[in-house]
Amino acid sequence: MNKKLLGLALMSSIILGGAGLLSADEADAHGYVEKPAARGYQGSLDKNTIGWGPALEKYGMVITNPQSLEAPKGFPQAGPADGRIASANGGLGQISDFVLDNTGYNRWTKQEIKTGMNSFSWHYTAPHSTSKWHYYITKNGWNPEKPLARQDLQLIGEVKHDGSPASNNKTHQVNIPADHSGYHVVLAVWDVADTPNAFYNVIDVNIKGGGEITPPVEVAPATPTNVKTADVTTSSLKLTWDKVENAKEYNVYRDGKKVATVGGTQFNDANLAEKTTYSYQVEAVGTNGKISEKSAAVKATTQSSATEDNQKPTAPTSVHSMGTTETSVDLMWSKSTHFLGVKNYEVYRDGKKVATTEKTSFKDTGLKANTTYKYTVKAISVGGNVSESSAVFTVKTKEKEAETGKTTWDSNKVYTEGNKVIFNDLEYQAKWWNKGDRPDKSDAWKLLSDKVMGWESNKAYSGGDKVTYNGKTYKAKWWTQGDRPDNSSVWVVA
Ligand SMILES: [Cu+2]
Repeated sequence: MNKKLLGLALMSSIILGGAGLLSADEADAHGYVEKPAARGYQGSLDKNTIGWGPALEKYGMVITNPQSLEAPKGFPQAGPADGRIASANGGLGQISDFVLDNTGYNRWTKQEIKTGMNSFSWHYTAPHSTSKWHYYITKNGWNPEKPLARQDLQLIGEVKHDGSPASNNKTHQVNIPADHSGYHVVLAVWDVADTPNAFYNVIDVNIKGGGEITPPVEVAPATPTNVKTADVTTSSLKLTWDKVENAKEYNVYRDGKKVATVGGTQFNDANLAEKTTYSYQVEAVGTNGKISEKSAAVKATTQSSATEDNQKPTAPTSVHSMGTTETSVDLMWSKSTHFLGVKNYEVYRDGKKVATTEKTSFKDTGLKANTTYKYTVKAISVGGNVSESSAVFTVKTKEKEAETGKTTWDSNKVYTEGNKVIFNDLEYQAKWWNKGDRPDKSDAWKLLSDKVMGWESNKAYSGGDKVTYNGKTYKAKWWTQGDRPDNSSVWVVA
């Protein structure tokens, strides 16, 4: 039997749901580990080389959306179930996505890394406010053939964040233990601060160890410089400084007391008293655990709430949808800043105000299916000053299942079993998952219209398909390609 056919037949049996679920540009997800490539991201790269069908079969729907592997926060106590860690409990929520949890020594593409400090870089599609990232690796002696479970993993790194957007901390230094070598799985977890969820990415690595480790640095990192305050309001401010080489994280001191440890070069301090002067210092913690001198103290005085509000807040950024259905769009955006504080936000749909909210999210409901909407968000300061509009966020609601029944075939669209299309005035039905396969040329489609087409030598046919050849009508007994109907036992005269 034809191998491709076998694969695709299997495909059709594991893909559930209609064509509406398969849009490649969903904006309701937030990021993935880009370097070294996470398993799902590797799948999205593979689809360009091995093709959509095989990539989908191997990795599941994540190939369309490597940023979608989201599950509840709180790993390892909470989070995805054992055996469902790689798929984050099934990612986009389809049965087929559990294929990402498959195991096996030779199953996945391995990324070459070395023991010692390695950089892990994230690609954020929506830079949510973040509380931390944490990294795990499989313990020595784990069984690569068994489902990945918590007990197989050990913590190897934690990067704390202050609740500001993830975008100011894309690359993390994580230590791969010197006693590890060969195939291991790294689990990277991104804890979002303003939703109950986290993003879970596994990275299949092949660790080259032994002798390739650079000797550990013995000296303490340099003292952080260029410490500055910005965005000072009545109750908050932002502290920034320059990156220090070989620093793993930074301790932040307010009036001599440690108030935070962060992985990035920024700290947002909140809950301050108004009209009060605070003094800040930052020290670097080296990857070797050694601590730098404290930086020179930097002072800032919070605003008085009696100050006249004479400025606009910054415009909201990163407007995106956390989930789009036939009738709703779940909007989210990044906080605006204002020197006295932001009071609330206004949400506009196609230029009309549809909501005012104190939160940085709004679910718009009662929408029409398969319709494009344009959203903008504005921030309002405590004194009533209105920001500029955010960039326009364009989103299309999902198609109604019933409406996907009969449409003209589109070479860029993904079809699943049962989808019907019109091509050259004839109606076809998809037999399995396919994309870019012309209905009159591919055996992925069954002709529904009551018309028998001429036999073509390069087209594949399935059992039951009818063709005409030299004036006669033939019917295929089983799958065939290139077998001339008058000259092969695969065909019988109908
Ligand atoms: Cu979001």
